[in-house]
Amino acid sequence: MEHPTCILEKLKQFVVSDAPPTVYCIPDFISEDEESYLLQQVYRSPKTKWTQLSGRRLQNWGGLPHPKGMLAEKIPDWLQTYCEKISSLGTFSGKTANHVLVNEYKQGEGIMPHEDGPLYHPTVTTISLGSHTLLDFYTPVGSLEAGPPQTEENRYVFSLLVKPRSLLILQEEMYQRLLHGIQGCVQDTLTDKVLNLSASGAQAGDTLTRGTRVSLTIRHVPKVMKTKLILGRK
Ligand SMILES: O=C(O)CCC(=O)C(=O)O
Repeated sequence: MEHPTCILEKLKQFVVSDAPPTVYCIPDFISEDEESYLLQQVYRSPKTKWTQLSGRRLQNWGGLPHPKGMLAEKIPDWLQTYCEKISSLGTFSGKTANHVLVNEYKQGEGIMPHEDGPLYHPTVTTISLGSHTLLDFYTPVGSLEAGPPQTEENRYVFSLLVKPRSLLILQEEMYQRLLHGIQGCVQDTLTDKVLNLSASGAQAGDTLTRGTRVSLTIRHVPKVMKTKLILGRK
């Protein structure tokens, strides 16, 4: 399926203009019915599909990205629909997303600051289900001039309020340079370090209680092996 090679003009209204290039926060990308359906599908998946990590559990769909190429696996229809819908916005330079990570964060859980790295096309798109979260951004270690010690606190730059049913798209500097992570906490008190406050209908000082959040991280892995090499015995 052909897709536009750059992000559609109509999405420009969702750029968070105070953030480095480029982040799009698109509210209500899916309906409440779609959210319930997707959650149902996530929790209907076989138990063996879950990998428990410290602070979250995840499902991997599409194959395991690898420097030598991902051995592609069919993505189920309930996720493929969204891979195509998001790709049709021009998010992956004309390619179709072929990898989905489903993360589940219970109240108080999070993910350490990290970068998504070179195995993916440099765009990450995320649909959020069930709860809001705050996604925090950090400068990489070694990027600051001489100064205070490079603790996580000192490298923190800003946050985005990520609402349920929204689509978040990170590209360019937001993908390539900054690290992102989620603090494991139960409540978020919003500050003016949350750059998309007004577009989210929120105010500094608001306190939001987290619930269980499921995120669908939808990406394109350019390097793929189509078939498994079967080395039989002679
Ligand atoms: O849950 C999220 O929104 C972030 C997930 C993430 O950063 C990742 O899976 O690498």
